[in-house]
Amino acid sequence: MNFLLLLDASSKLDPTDYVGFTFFVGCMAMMAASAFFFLSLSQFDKKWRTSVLVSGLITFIAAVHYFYMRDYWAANLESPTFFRYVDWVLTVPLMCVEFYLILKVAGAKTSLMWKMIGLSVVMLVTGYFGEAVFQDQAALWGAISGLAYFVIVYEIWLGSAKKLAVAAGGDVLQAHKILCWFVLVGWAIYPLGYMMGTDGWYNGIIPAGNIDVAYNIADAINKIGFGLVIYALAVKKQEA
Ligand SMILES: *C/C=C(C)/C=C/C=C(C)/C=C/C1=C(C)CCCC1(C)C
Repeated sequence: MNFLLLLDASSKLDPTDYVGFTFFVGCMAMMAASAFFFLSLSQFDKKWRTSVLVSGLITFIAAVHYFYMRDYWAANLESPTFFRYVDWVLTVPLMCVEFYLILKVAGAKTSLMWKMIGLSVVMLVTGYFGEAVFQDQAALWGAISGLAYFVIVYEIWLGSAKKLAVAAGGDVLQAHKILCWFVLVGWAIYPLGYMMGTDGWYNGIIPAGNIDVAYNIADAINKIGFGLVIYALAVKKQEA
């Protein structure tokens, strides 16, 4: 069966291929979310339009990558690790920009944005090293990546981003809190998927599993959910 799929590299999905199915659903979900965010733009004034636009860009960039990743999976039955990380390295920094945009009302500076972007890039590049370049040292690179992830979590839950959110108060504080939970719980699915799909000391604790299924589910939750929180905040502010 795999051999046939290899011969026919025209991105045919086997109906029993559940991993491929999650790539397929991912495409649709990201596309639908992008249409939703983009088509809603005209209802917002300038101040909130940028935030919703960025939500749409995040899901749109993901939609394009999911098209590639779905085809790559169907043709090779292999993880599209490279496309995966290109997607993340574009979309995760945009999520950091979202934090900055909503906290601007409380005087957030671009230095906060660049700090978060820098941390997210370190998290992703070291993760890529562990997953694709230095696979023998996946645990080590994963730990370095996890450290950067931890600093991001600290920054938004307890650091200067948290202080700005408290200063902003009201709807912004509430939205910030929900986004914090996304980063703490939703983003934690990624290191779990990484441990399911790479070799390391954790193999005895974390069951082996398909890394792409974990990543695809996490992407849908985090990219679309995160965008909807921003959208809901913009709607509330617009009405006020
Ligand atoms: C839309 C894509 C998102 C929100 C991707 C987030 C990715 C992560 C939070 C990845 C984190 C990782 C670790 C914390 C350690 C192991 C390596 C990674 C890159 C999977």
